[in-house]
Order: sequence, then structure tokens, then C-alpha cells
Amino acid sequence: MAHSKEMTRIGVIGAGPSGMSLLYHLAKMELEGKHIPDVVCYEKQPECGGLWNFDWRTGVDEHGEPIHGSMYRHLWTNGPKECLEFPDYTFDKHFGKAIPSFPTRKVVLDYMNGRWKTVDARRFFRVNTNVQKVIYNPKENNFTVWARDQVEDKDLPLETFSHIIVSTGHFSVPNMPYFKGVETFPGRVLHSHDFRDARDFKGKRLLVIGSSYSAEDISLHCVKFGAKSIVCSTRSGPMGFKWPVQIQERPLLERIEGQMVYFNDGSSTEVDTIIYCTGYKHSFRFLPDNLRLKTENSLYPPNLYKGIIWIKSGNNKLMYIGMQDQYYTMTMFDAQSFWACRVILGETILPEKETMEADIARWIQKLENATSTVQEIDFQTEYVMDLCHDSGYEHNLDVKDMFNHWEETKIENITTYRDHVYKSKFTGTVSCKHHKPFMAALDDRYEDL
Ligand code: FAD
Ligand code: NA7
Repeated sequence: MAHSKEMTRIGVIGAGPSGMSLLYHLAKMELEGKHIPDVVCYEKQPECGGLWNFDWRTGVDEHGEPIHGSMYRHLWTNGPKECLEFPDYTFDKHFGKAIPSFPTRKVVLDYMNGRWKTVDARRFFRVNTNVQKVIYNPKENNFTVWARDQVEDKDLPLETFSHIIVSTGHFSVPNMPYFKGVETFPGRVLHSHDFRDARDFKGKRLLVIGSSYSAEDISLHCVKFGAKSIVCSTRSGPMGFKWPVQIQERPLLERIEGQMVYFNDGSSTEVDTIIYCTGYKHSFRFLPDNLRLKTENSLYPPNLYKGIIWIKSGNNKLMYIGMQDQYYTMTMFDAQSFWACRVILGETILPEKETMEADIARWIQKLENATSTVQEIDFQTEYVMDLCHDSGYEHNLDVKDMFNHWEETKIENITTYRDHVYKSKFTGTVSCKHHKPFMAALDDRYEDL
């Protein structure tokens, strides 16, 4: 398909790490002397950074809108920072010294902000603007965006764009399945989206439902901050780590009767609090059905060519960034954003629809064979490398070996995997140890780097 001669104007929805990567690359291309189109980025929060901004609220924000944030106090990254390091803006460059491999939330946000500032990527975004609706206008072959200024509580003038980039994340809208009898439970029932501080659960007996990253990390944090006992209920097999004595795994929850919870192996226990770690829904209420990605949390969501181009919009100008399940995070969003920018600027030409469909089918077929963590890491590495190859991204982002080592250390000891140090692929710097082991570090002050 030839690059359109129509007006090019880009609307980006969401200024988290994904949206900001897109803005970063456009700004960088401009600094390199390229002509870039007009760009507007809508962000409903008062700052960029997405989930990495800690939100103390739960439920609704000060404007009555659903809270985006799902991160909690005391969070340390759950993968080594060396796996998310930007080759063109390294940790050394930002901090000027070695820092631990599993930094806290504030440190990661500070690092990303540092990179965005180098090209003044922040100039493109409008804060406190909540996108309400996007429609595709087939006649004009463009999109109309309706957004609200949340502070002024008023609609903004409608705006028209040739391209829309959806980078609104997908770990914000809780998946809340029903379990028989939950309404009889007298204690607190919450989703990981509303989990803010593990200290709330000191001395408590918890039921954690789910067996993925939130279940794993929230259980660990609760033990660290003094929970009495935790039972994790799993649907498709135990996480299988060597847990501290306070944590046990059980099969799927069958029913709840008052404080008693019953599992499908016939066992039962009494708990004080239930935490749903049952994942999130991809939710794009501002998009009509024909533009809306509908998917489970998958390493290759459907209908997205190269995991980015929505092939059902008719014009291939609706793009999604960061919609995959994630081993790779910041660097994957970066490779996707660079690839998307090249398409927008006409430097990469998209193939015919049939070729794109066949390519998607090939990846989804390949994903079916990725059944272990190692194979999933391989799969996502191949995906990221494919994007880089296709777009001429100038750095090698393959950190598969580091991810594999990380997984091994988790299996070895889930309580100490964050105490390991890794070597930067780009600078060779070996990170330093945190001044306390993860399980003993009860503070998350920025100064504690
Ligand atoms: P988000 O960070 O979710 O940003 C999306 C942005 O879109 C937000 O700013 C939001 O306000 C905005 N937005 C949404 N809807 C609208 C709208 N209608 N109008 C305007 N703006 C809108 N990754 C790691 O690499 N390491 C970790 O340790 C790690 N820990 C995590 C822990 C938790 C609890 C969670 C939930 C995720 C974690 N992640 C981690 C993964 C995380 O998904 C990514 O790091 C990253 O934040 C994804 O960036 P994003 O920009 O795609 O989405
Ligand atoms: P994930 O990784 O999507 O995992 C969701 C978990 O919830 C997973 O174990 C699911 O079981 C489980 N689940 C979902 N529905 C049910 C029902 N009905 N019954 C029992 N169990 C269920 O989400 P997370 O929140 O763990 O992680 C998301 C991000 O947050 C991640 O990037 C982290 O870094 C932080 P399944 O395995 O499908 O059987």
C-alpha cells in the first residue's frame, strides 16, 4: 500500500511507557532533521508514566473516573532492570553510577522520565484529558476524537487525525469472576488492582486467587509485611515455587461459606481477607466494536499485524502499542513505537491484507507451541527481534539469556531472586547489591536506590 498523500496527523491515547516511546521516537526523528507530522497525545492522569505513577486512591479519581493505577507501595521491579534498559539511554547515563538490578517503582519512573526529557517528548501530551470516543470516518478516511478536559469538566473541541495510536495499557480493569458464596464472606474482598499496601494485611489469613505475577508478588509482599498465612488458589496448576512457610498452594476455589473457603480437592480453610489476583481485561470503552481489540492476556493478540496494526479498520491507520502479555516491556514498546513511526512516516510500506493476515496466523500458530516459560521468552524475543529487523532498529534488544537466568533464580528461591545482580548488555556495568535483601527491606524511599 502506498503511503497516503492525505494529511497526516497523529492522535496518541495514553502517555504511559508505550505512548511515551512513540512520542520519544517522533521527537528524536525531528531532532535528526526529519519532518514529523502534528501529534497530540491525550493522557487522563495529571502526569505521564502510566502505571508507574503510584495512585493512592482506589475506585475513582478526583474527577469520578475509574482509577488507572494498579501499582502498590514498596513495589520493586519483578524482572531485572537490565531486561528493560534502553540502549540509547542506559541506567549508567541516567544515574551516573551502578544501581541495584531490581529497583523500586520511583526509580524506574525517574529513569524513563530522564529519557523522555532528552528529546522533550513531553511537549506533545495534554494531561487530564480523557478520551471518551473515537470514530472512523470512512468517507474522509480519518478518525474523530472526542475528549474531555477533566479539570475544567468540559468537552474539548472534536479533533481529526489520520492515525490513532492506542497505548492505554491493559492492566487496569479488573477481571472479577464470581465464586459461589462470595457474598456471604464477612471480610474484605479486593482485586489486585486495588491492592496498595501490604501492611494492611499484617496478622491476617489471606486467600489469594490466581497463580500468575500478581498472585506471586502480592503473596510475597504480604508475607514480608507480616501476614499470618496465605493460601493461593490456582486454576491451571501451582506456581510451584519454594514458598516461605506462610504460603501454601491449593487447587481451584469451589465455594465460600462465611469465612470458610473450600477447594475442589475437598480441602478447606478459614480466611480473613480474599484478594483476587485474577488478572485484567483489555478494555477500550472509547472505541466502537469495529476498532476494538478483544483479547485475553496473550503474547500475540489477534488482528494486529506485527502486534501493532489493527487490520480490521480498513485503512491500517489504527495502531495499538503494548497490548501483549509482557516479559519484555519498555524495550518491546520502544521497538513497536519505532516500527510504528516508520510506517507513519512512509518509511515502511505495509503489505496487502492477505499477507498481513497470514503473518498474524503464523505467529499465533507458533505461540501454540510455546508452553513453558523458556519457550514463551523465546517467542517474545523472536517477536521483538523481528520488529527490530523489519524497521532497522539500530540496537540488539535480545536479553533472552538474562530472562532465563532470572526464571532459574526464581525457581531456586522466590524470596531471594531480587537480590541477584545483572550486567548491562549495553554498558557492561554490573549492578550493585541493594543495601538490604528484598525480604528485609521495608522501605521504598527513592534515596534507597
Ligand atoms: P500503562 O502504563 O497502563 O499506561 C497507559 C496510560 O494510558 C495511562 O497513563 C492511562 O492514564 C492512559 N489512559 C488510559 N485510558 C485513557 C483514556 N481514555 N484517555 C486518556 N488516557 C488514557 N513492567 C515491568 O517492566 N517491570 C515491572 O516490575 C512491572 N511491574 C508491574 C506491576 C504491576 C502491579 C502492574 C499492573 C504492571 C507491571 N508491569 C511491570 C507492566 C506494565 O504493564 C508496564 O511496565 C507498563 O506500565 C505498560 O505501559 P503502557 O504504556 O502500555 O500502559
Ligand atoms: P495475569 O498474568 O493475566 O494472570 C491472571 C491470573 O488469574 C492467572 O493465574 C489466571 O489463571 C487467574 N484467573 C483468571 N480468571 C480466573 C478464574 N475465573 N478462576 C481462577 N483463576 C483465574 O495477571 P496478573 O495480574 O497476575 O499479572 C498482570 C501484570 O501485573 C503483570 O505484568 C505483572 O508484572 C503485574 P490461569 O493461569 O489462566 O489458569
